[in-house]
Amino acid sequence: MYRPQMTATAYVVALIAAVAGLLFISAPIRADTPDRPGIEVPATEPPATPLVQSAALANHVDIDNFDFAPMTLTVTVGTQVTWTNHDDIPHTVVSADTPPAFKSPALDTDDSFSVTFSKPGTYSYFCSVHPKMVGTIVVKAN
Ligand SMILES: [Cu+2]
Repeated sequence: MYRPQMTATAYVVALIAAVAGLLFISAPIRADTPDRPGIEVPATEPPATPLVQSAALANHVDIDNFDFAPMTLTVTVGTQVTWTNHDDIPHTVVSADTPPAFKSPALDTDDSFSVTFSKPGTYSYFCSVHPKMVGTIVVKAN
């Protein structure tokens, strides 16, 4: 007889915990946009959401319009970096080291290539089809 009641209570507790968790998660975002009476926020100030996006894409390089973006990406040791080709023509991702530390096949549109960097260092790379396309991965120790 008590079982359904306990289940309902547990449900309510879980619901409260979930709401509290949501409030906790959203708190830092609200902290970024406080009410500041008398202070005009410039229209160019970036909204809070790109902070989340850049964190999620911190291990990603977009190949777009014959450029690697970002051109220099800094990551920590053990990070897997993924390149994705958004152009309509093939590109490659080839380490400038001798011998190459990594070398992708030709990446067609929307193809991806990933490398996990296990040692600190500065890794220059280029597109072997268009050698003027260059980029750098900086790998920092943890
Ligand atoms: Cu290319």
